[in-house]
Amino acid sequence: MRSLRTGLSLAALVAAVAALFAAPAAHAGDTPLRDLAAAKGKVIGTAVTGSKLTGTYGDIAGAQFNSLTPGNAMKWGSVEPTQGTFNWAEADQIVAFAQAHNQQVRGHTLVWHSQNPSWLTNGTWTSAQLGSLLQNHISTEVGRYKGEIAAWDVVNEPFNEDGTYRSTLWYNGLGADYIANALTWARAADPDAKLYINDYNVEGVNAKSTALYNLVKDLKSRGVPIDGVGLQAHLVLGQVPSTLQQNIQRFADLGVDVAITELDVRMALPSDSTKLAQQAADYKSVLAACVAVTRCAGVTVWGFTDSDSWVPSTFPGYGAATPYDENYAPKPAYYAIAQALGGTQSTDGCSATYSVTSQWNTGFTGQVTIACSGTSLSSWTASWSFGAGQQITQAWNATCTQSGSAVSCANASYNGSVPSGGSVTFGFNGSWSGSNPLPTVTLG
Ligand code: 9MR
Repeated sequence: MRSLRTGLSLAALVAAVAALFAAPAAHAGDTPLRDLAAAKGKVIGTAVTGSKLTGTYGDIAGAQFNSLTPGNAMKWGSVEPTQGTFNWAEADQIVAFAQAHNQQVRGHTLVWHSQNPSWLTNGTWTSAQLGSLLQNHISTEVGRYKGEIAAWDVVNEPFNEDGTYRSTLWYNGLGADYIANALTWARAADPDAKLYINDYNVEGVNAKSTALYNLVKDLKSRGVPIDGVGLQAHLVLGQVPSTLQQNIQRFADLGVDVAITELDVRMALPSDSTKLAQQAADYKSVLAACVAVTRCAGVTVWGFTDSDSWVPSTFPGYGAATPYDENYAPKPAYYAIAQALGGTQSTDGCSATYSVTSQWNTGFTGQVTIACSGTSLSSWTASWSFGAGQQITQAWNATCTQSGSAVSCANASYNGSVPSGGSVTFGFNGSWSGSNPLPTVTLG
């Protein structure tokens, strides 16, 4: 017993030292997103690729998120490439990783028009055959992971933009009730998994989300098992729908959960500090909308690093859509997520430099430059104490308040974000008499 305990503490020490060197320096001092989310009763998830779950990618996926969604591994084309021949390797691996890291798994996805095996899409099936193929698929896959999946995206992308049903293998072969049947079969295979319908461009109130709303309402009135709706949220920089929270709330009011299931915010490349700041604001408003509605279960990002994102290959010239860059450095969006989840950011790695740029008989102009290296800020406050009765009379590029000798300056709406390797400057005029010593600025 004694030697076991010694062995364990040594192992823990070795692990801690290893983690110290392995963890990206940029968020050494920050509370992991998963702890912030858990404190708010929310899920913060990421889509993952199984083969990448080692090294830094695995460290971040395990440390920062409390939910994983296989990006591709559970799709029909992945799990049954040849009829009757199954390949569960990557899906199993992701589930095992999640269990080892005390994470939920979001199953994605059972019924979709895309990424189906060619034997299925090229086959000729009667409606009855198609129905039993689908029922079998759902029973087999959901049954395999029974008790291990928190939520299933049972049906993916059933609607057109105008709110009519998308013409797919399923709709054309089985009619609209393929949705109700799929949900019913999934419930039978795992009564404990939350069952979702998931779609894109349904984040705001619009024709498509209203069709989804009406479908959910109808399913509920018919007693069909439906627990939630997934709003994918593949967004474009600066275009978070203004009705996002209202839309989440209207689904919640129907009696279903809501999850943001595939969040990313793409921008025209190359990225720059202005775009990254806008992206941080976009991430923050999506997270804030979910935090504001009790029945919003949480937010999953569709890949946490720009090195593992679907965007560049699908939208040439666009990218940088995730919260970490290709080298696993957290971007302003990362800190924005943390802040929306109630975290306070670490200012380690950022400095504030105060200088007097001009001075005359009773007045002076001062400026403060905030610069970050290896870390970034999504908002800031610079504060100091004037030692000789100086008084701020006017400030720009920040909102400054002074009470006695204590000065506190908060970022303007447009310069809260300070990326790693970047800086922002604000200025002010003040009065002085006698002497005008330089104060020490504290960053918060
Ligand atoms: O991230 C997935 C990417 O690797 C695949 O090539 C792509 C194929 O359509 O699917 C991506 O994931 C999609 C998800 O399953 C459903 N919503 C849209 C996602 C982005 O295309």
